[in-house]
Amino acid sequence: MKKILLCLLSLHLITGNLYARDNTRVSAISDNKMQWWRDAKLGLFIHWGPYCLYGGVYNGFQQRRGGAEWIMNRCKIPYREYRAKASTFNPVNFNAEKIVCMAKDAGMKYIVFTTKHHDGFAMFKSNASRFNIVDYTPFKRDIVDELAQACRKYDMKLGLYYSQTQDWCNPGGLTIRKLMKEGWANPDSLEIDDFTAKHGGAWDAQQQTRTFNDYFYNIALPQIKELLSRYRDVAVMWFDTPASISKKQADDVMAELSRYPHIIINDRLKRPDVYGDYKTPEGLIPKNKDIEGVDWETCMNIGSSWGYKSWENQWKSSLQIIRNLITIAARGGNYLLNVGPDPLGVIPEEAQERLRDLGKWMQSNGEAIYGTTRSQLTPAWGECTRKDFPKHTTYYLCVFQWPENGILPFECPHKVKNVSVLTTGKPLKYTIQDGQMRINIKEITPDSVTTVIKVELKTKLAPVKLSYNADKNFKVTDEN
Ligand code: FHN
Repeated sequence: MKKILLCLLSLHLITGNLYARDNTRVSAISDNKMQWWRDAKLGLFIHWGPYCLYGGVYNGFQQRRGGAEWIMNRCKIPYREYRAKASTFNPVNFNAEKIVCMAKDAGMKYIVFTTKHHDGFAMFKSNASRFNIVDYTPFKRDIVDELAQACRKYDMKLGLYYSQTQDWCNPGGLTIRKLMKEGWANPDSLEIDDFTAKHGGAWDAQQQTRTFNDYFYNIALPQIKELLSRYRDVAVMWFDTPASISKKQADDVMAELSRYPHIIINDRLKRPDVYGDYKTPEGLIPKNKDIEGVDWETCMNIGSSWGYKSWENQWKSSLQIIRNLITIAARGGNYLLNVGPDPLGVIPEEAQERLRDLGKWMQSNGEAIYGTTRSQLTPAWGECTRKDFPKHTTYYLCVFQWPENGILPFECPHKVKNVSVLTTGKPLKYTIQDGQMRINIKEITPDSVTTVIKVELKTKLAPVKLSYNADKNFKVTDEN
């Protein structure tokens, strides 16, 4: 009896937490559940579904606006046509272990996978909708299950993305109309535009044969329950486009989640009522002043689209990706870097190459990233992360711009124990006067990506306080 009461009390504390955050507290419970995530710093986002079969091309026209995962909406592909295409999805080269190992080698500590994106196709066996990889395609394998198993095997945390409101192929789901004037291949564009304007964004009458409430209680909530109960060890639930969901519907999801108090959720289930555990700036690195004291994660494409785009030509450089990660860590955030596997289930070679470069740098410099906190310092020559050890604090100076005179200035009003190059341990000479350090790096050959100088202090600094700023939200690009 005592056990049950304790259990109920902790559930109450946890669910209470998620709803009733104030500006000052991050409770011990929340700290506990967030710790692995805060330390992780780097994760792999995977956008994958039958939209990859189009690769951003419809009837010979390149989809020139929006992510390739939006092709059904942007090109107003009819309901039956899209479903017929999805029924041919057969990614025979998909290998969950290979993908998990690729992420691990890149230095990533968690994966967030699109179990169902806005097109409504479930990448797992679902009893709520036949429109899923097992029941609807010749492939018949449960991709979420295979990923979950591989994550368990290789000690990778698994996060599940689920589009709870938008759903274009399960009738009643939200259909947010998006236009694409550039090279739109659909000859009936004017007629369809007229239809969408009158039908709440839907472009096919089939999408409106049920109400949103029907969709929510017959598809979304049951599928969320399936995901939570079936795949064990789910570490993160990543919701998206919070528009339209009612308070009652969100409450029902939260009630379900309260059975899994260790699960971290993002801030996109329902705004403004459900704050979630962390903020989600998209495709951008926020300024220090915008993320003071909060947990946050930047999700960003490795190219220009979340879903696979066969004609991708805007790959970010490895240098850019690594420096993004450093900048994000220096400001206290996580980096969720996105890739989009192709129709056969393979991550494009260009993306793989960048993941390898990232892994190589992390292999020798990861100490400056994992387990660090925001430094609240903004040096002119680069970025600085900070780590608190039991008895002292260390700063990691990540030098983007090598000083021409070989002297690195660093404002440091603390007593210093040691200064060295992170990768080699080579000690460096320095002077310190009136809180201004001058580190001599003349003899160092700079790393082609970023050299890290480790400054160990004699003492431990006061911890950086995290509060919860419920008012601060970052725009969800496709919310409206
Ligand atoms: O519409 C989606 C988009 O396709 C992608 O999934 C991103 C990832 O953050 N979320 C939405 C846009 O904010």
